[in-house]
Amino acid sequence: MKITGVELRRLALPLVSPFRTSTGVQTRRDVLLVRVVTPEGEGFAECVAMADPHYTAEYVDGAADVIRRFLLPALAARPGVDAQSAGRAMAPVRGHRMAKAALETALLDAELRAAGRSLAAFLGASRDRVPAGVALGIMRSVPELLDAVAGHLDQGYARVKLKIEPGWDVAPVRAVRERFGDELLLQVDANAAYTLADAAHLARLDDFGLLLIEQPLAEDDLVQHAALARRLRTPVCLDESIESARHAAAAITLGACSVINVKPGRVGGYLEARRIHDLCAAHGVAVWCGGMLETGLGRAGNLALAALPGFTLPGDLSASGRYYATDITEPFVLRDGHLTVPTGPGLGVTPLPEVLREVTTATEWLPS
Ligand code: OSB
Ligand code: MG
Repeated sequence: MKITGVELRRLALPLVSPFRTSTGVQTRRDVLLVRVVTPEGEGFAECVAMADPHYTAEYVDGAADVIRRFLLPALAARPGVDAQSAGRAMAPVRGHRMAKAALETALLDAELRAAGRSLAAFLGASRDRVPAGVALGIMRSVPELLDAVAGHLDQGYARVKLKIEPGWDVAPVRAVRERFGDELLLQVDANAAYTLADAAHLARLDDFGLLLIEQPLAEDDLVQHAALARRLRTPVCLDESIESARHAAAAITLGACSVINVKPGRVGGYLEARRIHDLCAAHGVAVWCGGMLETGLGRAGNLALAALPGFTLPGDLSASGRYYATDITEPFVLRDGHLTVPTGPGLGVTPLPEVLREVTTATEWLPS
């Protein structure tokens, strides 16, 4: 597929409520939207990099820069490059997986749209809907958190994830468990806020029947995660540590986790995400689909991935309204606690031009 050029568009989308994690607070999403133009048609994708390099090293200005200066030129140098070969073409550039994922996904969207095939069918999805989960940020008080949990359970969410950090862990988890009972599917995410010296403290969470504890330690602490996993009954799940199928294989071999949060953006795209799914399925390691406060565009792709048979735990896949008053696509809504997997060609959704116009802060055309 020949690439005519790529449009980079920056969007500013206010979040409906501030989202606080151990790494900082988000009040709006600074989205990098990628549109690949080919003679056969166009494809879209959203880059999941955040505005600041606090969750991982990547950040949105850096992603735009590496696409502009290195990744698009690498693709343009390969006539006939397609989504399948894009990863290899971009491999000389180290890291920058979120930027690579955006380009690969936009190419994949263009190809699948031209072929009239959905991403879900291409990936091998086995379901037409997936249960919705919600990730709730660190709040000012436990009563405020309990209200937020109650509100989301009323809407039908099947699973709740609480962000934790030192000083906001055992007490909020206990309060949620006591108020909503043992049946609630509950898990926590520390975004690397602890060290192995906190093992005894984290073991206090074992009393609350959590599905998992996500990324308790630093992203490069695989060996320490393995040591921690031996000291906890709560299953350890990795997010930030897993940037590729190779990382997943290493983590499984070391016993650093028994669950993996798969985020297509973090691992370089849907093709690598599916490899991690296949690897984990072969090793009996559960996977679920994480989120990065995506717009409807990224959400559509994540729903396709989450419909694969190995995604046995509910993901961080929420309705559009949990994030944005106005999404850039037709909004995703909860039906009976589930989100419907798109069936249209490619990602199955496209940005709405009127909304895009309103939220766009900059546009740049890169001829290839
Ligand atoms: O650690 O999983 C995370 C959002 C942004 C960056 C990192 C994370 C998250 C979330 C929210 O937990 C998931 C979502 O609802 O999109
Ligand atoms: Mg996480």
